[in-house]
Amino acid sequence: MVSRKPVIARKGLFFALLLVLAIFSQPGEMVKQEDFKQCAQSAFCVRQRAYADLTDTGSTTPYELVAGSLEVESEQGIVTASLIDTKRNIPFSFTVNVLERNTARVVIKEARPLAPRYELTGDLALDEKYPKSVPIDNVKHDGKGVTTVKFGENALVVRSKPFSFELRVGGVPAISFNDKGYLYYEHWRQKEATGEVLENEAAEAEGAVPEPESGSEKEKKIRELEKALKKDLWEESFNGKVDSKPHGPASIGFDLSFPGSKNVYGIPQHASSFSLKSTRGPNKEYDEPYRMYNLDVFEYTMDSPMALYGSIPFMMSHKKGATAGVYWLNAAEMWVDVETHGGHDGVLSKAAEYLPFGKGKFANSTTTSTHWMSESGVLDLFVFLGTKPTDIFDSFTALTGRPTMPQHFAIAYHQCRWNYMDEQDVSDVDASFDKYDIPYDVLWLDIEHTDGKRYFTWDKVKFANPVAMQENLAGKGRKMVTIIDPHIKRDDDYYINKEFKDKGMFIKDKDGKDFDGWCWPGSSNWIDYTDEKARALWASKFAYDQYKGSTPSLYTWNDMNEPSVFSGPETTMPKDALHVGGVEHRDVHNVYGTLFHRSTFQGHLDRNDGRDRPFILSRAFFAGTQRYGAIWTGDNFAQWSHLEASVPMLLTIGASGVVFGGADVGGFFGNPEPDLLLRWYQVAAFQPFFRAHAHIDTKRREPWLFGEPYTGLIRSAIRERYKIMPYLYTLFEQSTRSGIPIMRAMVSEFPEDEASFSIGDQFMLGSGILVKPVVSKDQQSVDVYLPASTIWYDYVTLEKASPSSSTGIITVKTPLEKIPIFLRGGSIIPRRERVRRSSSLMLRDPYTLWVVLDPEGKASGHLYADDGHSYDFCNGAYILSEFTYADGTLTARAINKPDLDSDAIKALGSRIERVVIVGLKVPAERALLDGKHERMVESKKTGPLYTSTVRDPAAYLGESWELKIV
Ligand code: NBV
Repeated sequence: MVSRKPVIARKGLFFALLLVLAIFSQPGEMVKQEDFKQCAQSAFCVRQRAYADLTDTGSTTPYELVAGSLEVESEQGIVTASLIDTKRNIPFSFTVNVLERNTARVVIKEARPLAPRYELTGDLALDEKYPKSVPIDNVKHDGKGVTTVKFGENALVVRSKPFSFELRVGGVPAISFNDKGYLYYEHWRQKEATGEVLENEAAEAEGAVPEPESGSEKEKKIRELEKALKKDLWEESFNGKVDSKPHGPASIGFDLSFPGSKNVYGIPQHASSFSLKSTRGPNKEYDEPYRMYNLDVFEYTMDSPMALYGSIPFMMSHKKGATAGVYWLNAAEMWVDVETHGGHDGVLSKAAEYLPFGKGKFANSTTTSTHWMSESGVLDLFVFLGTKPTDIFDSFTALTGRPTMPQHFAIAYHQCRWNYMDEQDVSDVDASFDKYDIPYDVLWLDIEHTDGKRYFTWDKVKFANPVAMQENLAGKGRKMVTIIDPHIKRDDDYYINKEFKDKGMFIKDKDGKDFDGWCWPGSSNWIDYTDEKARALWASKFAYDQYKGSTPSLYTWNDMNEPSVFSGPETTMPKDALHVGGVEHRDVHNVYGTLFHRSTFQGHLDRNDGRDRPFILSRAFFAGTQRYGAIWTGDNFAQWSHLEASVPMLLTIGASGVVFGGADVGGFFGNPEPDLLLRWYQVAAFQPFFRAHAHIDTKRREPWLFGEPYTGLIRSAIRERYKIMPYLYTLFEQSTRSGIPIMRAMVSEFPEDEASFSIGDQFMLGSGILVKPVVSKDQQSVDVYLPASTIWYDYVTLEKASPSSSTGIITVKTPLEKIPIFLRGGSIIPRRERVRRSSSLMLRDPYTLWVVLDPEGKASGHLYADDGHSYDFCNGAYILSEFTYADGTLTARAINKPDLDSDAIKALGSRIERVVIVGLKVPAERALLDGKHERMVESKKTGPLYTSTVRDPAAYLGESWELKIV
C-alpha cells in the first residue's frame, strides 16, 4: 500500500510554489489566458455555437407550440402553452407571467425531465418583495397561430410555428426571442449503460446519418457542425482536470434580438467597453463570446470578453424612446455572443423573413442580436420594458433588490495595502495622514494580519492588541476593515473549521467527502453557503464575543469568493462538487460568492441587533449583490490601460444594479509612476467606492511618499471627495429607492441624445457632474463630449464651456492639476467645504449649495442627510430637502418632515453657510430670506457670465424657505 503522506507533501510543495509565484511574480510575467477556457474548450459553448451556426446555414427551429395549448389567465396575468422540440420529440412548458413595472417572466422548462433540473430560487437571488402580477388587458388570436397579449402599453406577441415571441412597447418591437432560431434546450437523457458514449454512437442516438467523406464545402461544414453538437456530452477535461458531468448535457441556448438598437450594455464582468462589442458576424470585434463565470483571473488582460470575478446575466438595450432589459435567473456558467447589424448595411433579421407580424420590418435597419448559452438550469428569463434606462434600473433592482444604504464613512476615502504589517505600521500610517493633512476614514488589513490565514484571528505578535488599535482609530472617527476569505484552513484546532466540519456544512467533492482544495492557508475547506443553516452559523461568527478582538468600528472585506481554489480547474471549485441537497456546484457557481457576502452582511447586522449598517466589500458578485454592499474590480495593474478600463467596467457594473463599485486606486500589481497614481486619484475621487490598494510586493505608495507637486495634488483630489460627500450621500440614498447608478453612463442621463449612446470613457456622477479621466501619460488635452441640451460649466473656474456646436466636443487642457470635470446647468449640488480628518467629524458641519443655472436660469436638486450609521432613517429620522431655483429665487422644501427636536436630527449639521449661484447673466447684489433677513452678495465675473455668493443666508435644512436674489 502506498502511503498518502508523501503525495500530500508533494502536493503541498507544488501549491506552496504556486503561492510564492503568485506573490512575487512581476507584472506582465504571467498572463494567464491559457489557464482559462475559451469557448472552444467549453463543450457546451461549442455545442451551442455549432447549433447557431447550423441554424444560420438554413435549418429552421424545431420548436413549436402544441396547437390549441395556449391558455391565458387574464386576472392572474399568466399565459401558458405546451412547447415541443419536434426534432427530438421533447415536451416543454412555456409560461409567461406579467408583472408590475412593465416586467414579464418567461419560463421554459422540460415538461417531463428524467430528474428535476436545478432552478435558482428567488430566495437565493431575488428580493424578498417579488413584484406583483398584473392582469392582462386583452388577448387576440389571429387564427394563424399568432397570439397578441396586451398589458398596459406593452404587448407580448407569440408565434406558434415555428415558436418565437416578441415584446413590444407602444406597438414598437423591443425584444424578440428565437428570431434567429437559436433556441436549443438540451434535455436530460440517459447515459448509455455501457459507459462512455462515443461520438459516433451519440450521433446515431441523435438520428444523424453516418458521414460520407465527400460533398460540397457547405455539406462538409454542416457535417463538422453536427459533429460539434456531440462534443463531450458526458465528461470533459481542461488542463488535465476532469469534469465528471454525471448528469450529462443540459445546456440551454437562445437568441434575443433588440430591433432598432445599436447598443447593448451589461453582462459584467469584463475588462471591456461599456457598449458591448460584436462577437459574431462580419463586423465582429472579438472572436470569443462574452463569458460569465466567476473566476480569480490573476493579472487580467485588457479589452477582452474573458470572464472575471463577478457575473450578472443582465443586459440592457437602448434606442431613442425605448429601453429594454433582460435578466436570466441562472447562476451556471454562461457565454453570450453579440452581433450588431448596423444602420443601412444591416443584415436582414430572420424575424423579418418568417414572422408575419414582422415581415420586412427589420430590413436594412439596425438590430443587435445576442445569443445566450448557459451550461445548466432552466430558462427563466425576466424582461423589462421602458422608455429610458432609469425605467430598467428601477424594475431590475425592484426584482433583484435595491442597493443597501451605506454608512457615511463607507463612501469616504479608504487606505489599503497588502499588508499594513503590524500595529506600529497602522499607527504610523494613521498619524501620517494627519501630518500631511489628508483626510481618510478607513484603514484596511489584508491576510497577513491573521494567525496563519485563519480568519477571525489575529497574528499574536504583530497584532497583539487589536481592540486598542481599533479604538485609537475610532477616536478620530476612523474605522478598520479586516479581510475574511471563504477558504477555511483544514486544522482541527481552528474553531471555525472544527464547528463547520462537525456540522457537515462544507462543500463536498463528487464522492461525498469534504472537498479538499488549496488556498492561502494550505489545504482548505469551503463552507456551503447555499445551505441556509450554514449561512446563519457563519453570520453568528461576527458577534463580538465570537470574533475576538473585533469592535463596533471593525468591518469586513470578503475576497477570493468566486471561489478561488488554487488547485481547482480554472482556479476555482470543480463543477461536480456537491452542495446541500446534492446540487452540483456547476448550478450555483456564479451565486456562491454573493451568498458568502450576504451571510457576512447578516453577521454584521446581527452583531448590533440590526441597528448599524454593515459595510462589506466583496470581490465576487452576482445579480443582487447591491443588497449587501460594495464590490471592487479585483487585481488590476498600475498601468494607464487599467486606469482607462476602470471607467467602462464600473459603468457596466453600476448599470447592472451594483452601484457601489470601485477599482484599486494606483493599480494593485506593479508600481505606479507618480503621474499615473495622481491621475487615478483624480478620477476615483468621483467614483462610488474610493480605495487605494497595492500588492505586497510593491513599493509603499501612501500619498505623502511622492513629494511635490504629487502629494499636494493627491491631497487636493482626496479633499475634493470629502467636499462632495453630501452630494454623493444624497445619490446613494436616491439609488436605494430607484436602483439608479451613482456613476452613470451618458446614455442614462441623455437617453434622447444618440451621440451619448455608445460613450463609455466619460461619466456622470449623479446627474450634475460630468467627469472625463486622463488616461495616458503626458496627455496635454482631452476631448470631452458635452450634450447640447444644456449649458456646462468648468468645475474649477465655473466658466461656461463652449463645445463645438456641430459635434458637442470640447478640447480641455489637462495640466497635472486638472482632469476635465463639468457642472451640468440645471443642477443644485450640496457640498461641505470644511474638510476634517475623517468624514464623521464633518457630520455637524454646515453646507454650501452650488446652484448651477441652465439656459432658462433654472436649477433643481436634493440634499439627504441622516445620522450616517444607523437604520433610524427607516423610521423617519432623516432630512430630505428639495431645492429649486427659478426667477431669481431659491426655494427649499422639506420633503420629509423629521422631528427636528429628535436627538438624531439635532446631531446633524443643518445650517447652510453659503449659496453659490453659477451662470447668472447679471451679477446679484443682495439676497433676502423669506423677505426678511437681508444678506450682501459677492459676485465675480466667470467667463461671460457671473457667479454670485450669498454668505450665511440664515437658512436651514429640513425647513421650507425662499431666498430671493436681486
Ligand atoms: O489578500 C491578498 C490579495 C488582495 O490584496 C487582493 O486585493 C485580492 O484581489 N488577494 C486578492 C489574494 C492574492 C492576490 C495575488
